Amino acid sequence: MPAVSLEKAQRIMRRIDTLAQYSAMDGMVTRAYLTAQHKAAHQQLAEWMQQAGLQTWQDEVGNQWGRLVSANPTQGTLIIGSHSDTVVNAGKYDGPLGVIMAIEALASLQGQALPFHVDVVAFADEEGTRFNTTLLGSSGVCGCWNPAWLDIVDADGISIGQALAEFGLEAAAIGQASRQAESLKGYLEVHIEQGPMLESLDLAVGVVTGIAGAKRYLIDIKGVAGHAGTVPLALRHDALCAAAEMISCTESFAQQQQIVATVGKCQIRGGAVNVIPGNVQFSLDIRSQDQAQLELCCQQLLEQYRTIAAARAVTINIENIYQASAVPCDAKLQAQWGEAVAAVTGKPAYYLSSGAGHDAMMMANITPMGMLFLRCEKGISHNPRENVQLDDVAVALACLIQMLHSASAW
Ligand code: HGY
Ligand code: MN
Ligand code: MN
Repeated sequence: MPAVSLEKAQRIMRRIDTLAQYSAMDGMVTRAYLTAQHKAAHQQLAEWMQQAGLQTWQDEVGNQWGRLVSANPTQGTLIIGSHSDTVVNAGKYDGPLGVIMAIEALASLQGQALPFHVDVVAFADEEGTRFNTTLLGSSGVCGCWNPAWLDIVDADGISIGQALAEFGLEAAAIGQASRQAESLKGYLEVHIEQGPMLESLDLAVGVVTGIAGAKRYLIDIKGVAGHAGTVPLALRHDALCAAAEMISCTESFAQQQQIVATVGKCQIRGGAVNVIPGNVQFSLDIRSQDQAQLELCCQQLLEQYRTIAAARAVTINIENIYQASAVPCDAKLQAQWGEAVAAVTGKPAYYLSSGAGHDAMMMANITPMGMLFLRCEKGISHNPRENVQLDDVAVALACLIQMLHSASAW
């Protein structure tokens, strides 16, 4: 039975607390792509990687890497890790747990002769917090970077191209970040479940079967701004009331279709207390485990939006800003994770799907990927109340180390 080490788990928890301090806002965890906090956090991760005896480097899109070098690599490189960026006012485990646990696992392997390099990666942008489009770090690694992204601007009008230059990176060199599929053995990611299943079953860990597909849109509604005191209701083209009708039909549509759809951002452009809203922009995030259902639901829901806009004589502009197809986890890696979980816990592994997106869905483009979920308290995530148990961290670490020990036989 692989050893479960509380001492190593404690070091992981201490380091997660340390990393959480690299934040753009006092009193909360907010760390976005190509910011001073990104740079400082990656310097700290590089230090821990070096302490673990790893060779370290930053790639051309700003991801931080550490390599456990094999003296005689006869197999492809195994990549393990997760993302280091966060949402606004985030929990401190979503992403960093997987990165810091990977560093700890490689520190435990020091001196072991493996027939392959193991690379740990901290992906610099999984959430899309600053530029609204996500998986930028892993897209660069998979050769999926879209040059058009360089023109995407943040809330301050700074483009990704400008931000890369200010960070000290060359947009023209981004292609060099991509890894060749034939040189890789696989990708493993440990992540908090961000849902309630494992806690409801009193399980520390679970093996991920697949990741939901997701699409994100920016909806821009233009009505007619007017005087709040003089324009009768029947003559209004109120952009906010149109948006409100669309947002409420989003909830009822998702319930009927048994999918998830979320309006996370909504803004009245140039709003004032005594002005009928003339322009409103809101975001739509819509997901399903079934790709065909996701495509159909997007069509149907957006058609409902257009019908509402026509009825209210407002104009609607729909911009698709992100999409990632539903991805199954590699069957062999699922089975390997299952064996590791059974060896560590003495119980058969539980298998579950992921409603949240992960870098693993991007990595699946170039190499087999497998994920392990760790129980998180009340399933809370994207929230400072996100929390995990020390014992569960120890169990997950033992499973990851078990995977690394068994990997040469995959
Ligand atoms: O949105 C997601 O699913 C992930 O947390 N980025
Ligand atoms: Mn995450
Ligand atoms: Mn997240």
